[in-house]
Amino acid sequence: MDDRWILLDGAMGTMLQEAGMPPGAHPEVFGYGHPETVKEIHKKYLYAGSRILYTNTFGANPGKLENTGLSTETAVLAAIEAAREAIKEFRQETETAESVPIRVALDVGPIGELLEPLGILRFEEAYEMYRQVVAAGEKGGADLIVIETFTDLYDAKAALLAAKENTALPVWVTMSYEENGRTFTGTRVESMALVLTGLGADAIGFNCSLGPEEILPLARRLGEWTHLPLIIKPNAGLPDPSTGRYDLPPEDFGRQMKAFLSLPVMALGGCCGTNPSYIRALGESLREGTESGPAGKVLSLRTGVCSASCVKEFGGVRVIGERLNPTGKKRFSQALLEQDLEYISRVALEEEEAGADILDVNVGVPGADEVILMRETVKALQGIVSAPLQIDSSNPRALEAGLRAYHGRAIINSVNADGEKLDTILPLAKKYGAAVIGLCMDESGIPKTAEDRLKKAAYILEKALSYGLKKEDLIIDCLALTVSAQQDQALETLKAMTLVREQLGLSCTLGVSNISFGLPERNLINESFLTQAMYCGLDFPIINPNHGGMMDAVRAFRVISGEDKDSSDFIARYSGSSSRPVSEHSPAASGDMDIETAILKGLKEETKAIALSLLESMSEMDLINRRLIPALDAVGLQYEKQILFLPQLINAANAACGAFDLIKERIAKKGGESLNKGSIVLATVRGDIHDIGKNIVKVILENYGYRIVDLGRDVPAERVVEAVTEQKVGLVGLSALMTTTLPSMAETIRAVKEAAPECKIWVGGAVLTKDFAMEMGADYYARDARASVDIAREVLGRAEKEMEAK
Ligand code: THG
Repeated sequence: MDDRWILLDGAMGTMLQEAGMPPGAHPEVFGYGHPETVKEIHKKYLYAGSRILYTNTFGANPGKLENTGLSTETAVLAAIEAAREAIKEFRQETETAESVPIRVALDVGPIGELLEPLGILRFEEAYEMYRQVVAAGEKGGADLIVIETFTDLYDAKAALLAAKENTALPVWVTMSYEENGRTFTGTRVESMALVLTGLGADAIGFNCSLGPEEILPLARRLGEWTHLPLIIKPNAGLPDPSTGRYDLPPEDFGRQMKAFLSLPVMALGGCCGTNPSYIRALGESLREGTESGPAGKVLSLRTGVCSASCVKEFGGVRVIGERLNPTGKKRFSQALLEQDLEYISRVALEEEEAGADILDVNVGVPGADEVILMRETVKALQGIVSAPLQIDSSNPRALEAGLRAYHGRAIINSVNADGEKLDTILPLAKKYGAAVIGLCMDESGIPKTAEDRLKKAAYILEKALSYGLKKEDLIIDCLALTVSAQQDQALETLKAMTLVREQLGLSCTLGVSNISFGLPERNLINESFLTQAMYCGLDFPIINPNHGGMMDAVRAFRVISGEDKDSSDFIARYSGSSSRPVSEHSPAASGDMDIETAILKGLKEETKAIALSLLESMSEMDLINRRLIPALDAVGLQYEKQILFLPQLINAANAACGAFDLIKERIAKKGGESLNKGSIVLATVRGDIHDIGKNIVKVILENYGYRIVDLGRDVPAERVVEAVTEQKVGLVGLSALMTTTLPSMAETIRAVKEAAPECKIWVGGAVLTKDFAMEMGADYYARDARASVDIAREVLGRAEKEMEAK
């Protein structure tokens, strides 16, 4: 065995089915009852060359085992035992020495429910479930933990933190991507790299969803953003559109996998559609490939901060918006005290639109609980803006609350050179993988000279490195003082920055507007100081991006410094404008926002308020048909074009929901007809407990005005028939995630068609294709939640037209 890579195993679920597991059974429950079967499958993979076995615990968590009578710990312990037994027998049968390492990896899959704000599961609830899984895994003697098949970065963060905080085992994390290079919640590869690396994963990579060829470009990108070794466990190609089966033959799988050897891969195996013959072919192919040369070396890593969907790479000028801060702002303080998160979100949106790359978030007001406010504000903001956040507080508990609630990689603002502060804040930065701003001052104040400030920066750097942070993770603030009070200090600050950059090689930030307190025409001073500071090496100006001239100065500087290649951003923004664009306005005066924009941005209260004023001049039905539905359609279109992703789609639907609720109330008061455009039955078919897709469809359809009869998950055919006939429903949507539950979907279709031939049925779910849907007898196939709206329109459209006529 080559020691550059380790051979993993292949699929477990399909092997269990072949060994007699009935469709719809929980693999963990079945495995618990048939430990011999699980052991034999493990042995087949060992004989095929696997040297790490993934335990049969993918769904062994309190969420998925609910109502099965099997506890998480019992399932986990039994599954580890089956893998251990397999290894023992394999060693005996093949006389493989103990010195040849064969390891057991605790397989941790997602709970299968969406976390807030997409769903209702809270982060700490998810964390607690994962904690039970990993604690059982360590107790059972697993050698490592593999968190796999995650599509939501925040969910992966919950599992990874649970593993890191409660066990001493190495932790690998692999996520599942779609062909567009995003997960289904929109997580970018770069965000995945930054966040998981920062949180201390030992290896990261991809599994499931795609074949080796489709994963290769994603793995290349991942390798540019992490120093961690990569794990690659693809499916046997993409599913055949007509059968839904994976059909890349073992030899082709092995051949395609060879390409990964040019990357720093550590472990390779297979996921859906692969069996021991794939793993054997993979091992043979990799051994040939390894002889052809060593892995390519990554020269310099890229880094930056990110939200799940947006990455701001370091290098060049990155503007930090300062406006989420109650200092000197009555309205903002009031919003914080009232937890008016929508006002705060609007300020954030304005900053982002004005060009801020990163948003500083400071929620410290007297009379409010800063810890809770920070958590809630961070949660709310990341549903609305995509710019990465900077968590700003002097309270370490508030900092931690913000870092924990954040899906992305943040900056901490800030820590000074006081030893005790450094010992509190730097470990937080390390644990959560955040970058951190270090202030060139300590408990005795701000040093007067540039040289003394450099010393403070050097001390912070030394401490940061001792805590395992990297140089790139530290940003130094040489502190801008007020020039009208201490005139000699402005140049001292600039000089200190030059020294920090040249002698320590660190990047710098400054709260630029401090400079101009007490002077008239502050903008003139601010703009000029900003330009000079950027020339001295200011990478992260903290400014008000909505103030005239500040962003202009940044954009001009980016041209002169060469960052704005071929001046293309500058030209795109300013060509044809005879004067500078006006970007200054207060969010209080946002009455000029139209309802389409409010929905697009996911602003629920705003949408409601605008709806209310529109209803003064138009009827309820006109508002729905002329404004709300077209607005949702526009969002849906952007989703289809992959301009927007799932979180924004759901946010928009929820914002529109605010207006729908209002309209329903008004119509009810007038004693008019209900708004119902028709009823639709939704169900995840029997044997399938994956209802995320169905729940998303529900949210979207409800917001288009349909009444949804949600039968839940694991629904028997008879229940669907009952609902359709009793409530005289004309349209049914069925979902299934797993190939194993497709027979149950086909059965449900047959039963409904028999009982109610006129009822139309559409189906959706990850393993389905249009051809396959038609073959099963469905009337329609919905590629995604958005497509189900078109189907509802077509089928129930007549009812809608009648409504309009009234
Ligand atoms: N360094 C670091 N962080 C910082 C600062 C710094 N954070 C806070 C501050 N300085 C930068 N942020 C702000 C936030 C608000 C205001 C100024 C700087 C502010 N200014 C006007 C006032 O004082 O009245 C109001 C301006 C307005 O409405 O535009 O409120 O130096 N690391």
